[in-house]
Amino acid sequence: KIVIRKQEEVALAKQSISVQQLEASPNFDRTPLVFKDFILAENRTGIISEFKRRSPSKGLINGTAEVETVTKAYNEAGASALSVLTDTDFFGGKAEDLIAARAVNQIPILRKDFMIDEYQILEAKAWGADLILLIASILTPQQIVQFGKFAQSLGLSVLLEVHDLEELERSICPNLDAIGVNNRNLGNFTVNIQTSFDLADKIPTEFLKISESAIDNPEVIRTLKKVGYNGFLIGENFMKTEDPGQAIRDFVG
Ligand code: IGP
Repeated sequence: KIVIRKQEEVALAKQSISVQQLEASPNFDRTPLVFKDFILAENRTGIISEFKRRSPSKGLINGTAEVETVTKAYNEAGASALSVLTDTDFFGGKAEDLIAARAVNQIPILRKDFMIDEYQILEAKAWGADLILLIASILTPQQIVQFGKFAQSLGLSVLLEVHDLEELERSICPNLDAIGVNNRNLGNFTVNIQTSFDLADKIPTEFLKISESAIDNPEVIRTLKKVGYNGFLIGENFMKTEDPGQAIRDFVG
């Protein structure tokens, strides 16, 4: 269902903005920041902090937060990277959110969306993203290789999202920078941090290890670090508060 909606969306986008126009966007020629360098930086927290207004599982999370204010606060609190939802239908995000976050931050930004077409990777570059997400459960292994190569040829880093061993084993390929284990099952929205612990030693050492979703306390991060995780994708826990910037400062301590 998601894939069909996205295919329709991409078809419309292609009609209104050509590849040539995307390539002429002011951000298209900037050199992307290297995700790995920021995730591993000693003076950063490993947190990839997400700007998310609403979600299919939680409904409205925050209807008033402003993207510049929140992402700057995340950055100043020591986030290694930002994640900005650009999907409108399910998450209430938009391209302008990423462009606005880009204008005021010098740390890597993940375009958080359902990527099903190379055109969306060009959009990500044009909007100023440094990193894209490929979700194993909606892509074939061939698509993952193709999109991974294409993104890396543009200088973008690639985060592959898996939520079980079968997805990991069928999807792993050299054209990836990081493997994200999603603790939320996108099929039924159940969350279980144990997923990250179960897959920790199944991820080949050449990739960064990222744990995604349902992280709600600093102690979980300490235990995830012990089993090898380098990065931690956190959205709702910060966004559900009145002041997401204060929430990450309190979390980081
Ligand atoms: C953040 P949480 O539980 O901290 O808000 O989760 C992030 O992991 C989640 O938004 C996410 C997501 C996705 C959203 C993970 N993978 C794929 C959309 C599409």
